[in-house]
Amino acid sequence: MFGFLKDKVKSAISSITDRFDKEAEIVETKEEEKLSESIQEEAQEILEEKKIVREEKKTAEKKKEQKVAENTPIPKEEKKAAPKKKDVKEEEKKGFFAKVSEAVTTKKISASQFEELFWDLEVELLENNVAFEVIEKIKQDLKSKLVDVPLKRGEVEKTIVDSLKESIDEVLDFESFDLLEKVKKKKEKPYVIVFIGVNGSGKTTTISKVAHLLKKNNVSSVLVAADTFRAASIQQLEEQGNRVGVKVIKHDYGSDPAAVAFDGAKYAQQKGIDVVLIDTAGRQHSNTNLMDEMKKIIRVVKPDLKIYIGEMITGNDCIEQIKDFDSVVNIDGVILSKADIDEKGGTALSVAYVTKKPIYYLGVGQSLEDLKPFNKQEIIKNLLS
Ligand SMILES: Nc1nc2c(ncn2[C@@H]2O[C@H](COP(=O)(O)OP(=O)(O)OP(=O)(O)O)[C@@H](O)[C@H]2O)c(=O)[nH]1
Ligand SMILES: [Mg+2]
Repeated sequence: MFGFLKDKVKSAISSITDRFDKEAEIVETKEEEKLSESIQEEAQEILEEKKIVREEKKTAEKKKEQKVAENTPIPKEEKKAAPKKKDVKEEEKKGFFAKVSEAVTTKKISASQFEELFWDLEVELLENNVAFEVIEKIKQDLKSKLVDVPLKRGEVEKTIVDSLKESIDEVLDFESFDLLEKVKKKKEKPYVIVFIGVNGSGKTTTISKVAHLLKKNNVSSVLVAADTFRAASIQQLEEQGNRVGVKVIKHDYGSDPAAVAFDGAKYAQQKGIDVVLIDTAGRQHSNTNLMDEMKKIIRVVKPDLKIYIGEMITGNDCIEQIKDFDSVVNIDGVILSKADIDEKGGTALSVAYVTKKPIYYLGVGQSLEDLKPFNKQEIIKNLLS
């Protein structure tokens, strides 16, 4: 996961850095102009101090001559005073030269140069399922930090990486999700979750992972076979139920999914079961009958959470599907499945930014343990370390 995007981003960053070094305009002239005033001031100060020292020296020598003439010993303090002044001037000289060398190595690029430099990164991001909107944000953020900003040698790469980190942090701007906390908070049992998505996206598998997570944390659950449509769907859910060790509520194939969902919720209420996990049939947004059926399930059970299960590998299609489903049933959040087989990784950024829906978990395999909480900092580290 993210391996591909990470490598591509890395090589794009170093290519931008190299080109910046080669193509950026050296801005020493401007810096020098700025410096010249301070140079003049410093020079003036040095001259004045030199004058004072010279005068002090003269007075000291005069005194010395007088004292020699009078045959009196020279006081020690006067001898020490001169080297001290010299030290101060040495330091000032050093500061003065450091400023000049800084000006020589500072470079900057123009907006049109930036467009050219960003091109490589733009293509890599696009090819790795990062949506146009996200790329535009990354681009504008980076532009404000690079264009017409004089940067020292060695500062460019860090500036790019820091800017990307900041952009991704803002792209994934949603609160982290704690399912156990949400279940605990609800006073009246059960807490009801409906899993929604297109065909084969991983709904049934994800339900078994969630049931396993709850069980591990001593939270009871029941699975509901509200996919009465696809052949062998009920049997598949029963297998998952056995795997986890939780009960499955089912009706016959072809029966009303809303009715079985209602029964599942009622059963949990009567038995004091904490959570109801409702499996639904895969459907396309364009299928009005199946979307009406979904609306009915939701009206009947009034779920606490409607989770969209999207395949990470589908990229921009996933975003369109979430938007479509959201317009009909108002999705609360997303679980992205099959992250383990997605080499690109950009879908996570795109989904979060374009749909503004929180990503709760990533599905990272087919076993019960393969459900990872979505951790923003980990993603940023994975992408940009
Ligand atoms: N590698 C991998 N495979 C997964 C993951 N989640 C689900 N799958 C596989 O994807 C396939 C479809 O998963 P299901 O859980 O049946 O998907 P579904 O959405 O319930 O499918 P329908 O009910 O037909 O709409 C199965 O072979 C799963 O084992 C995942 O996170 N990683
Ligand atoms: Mg299924």
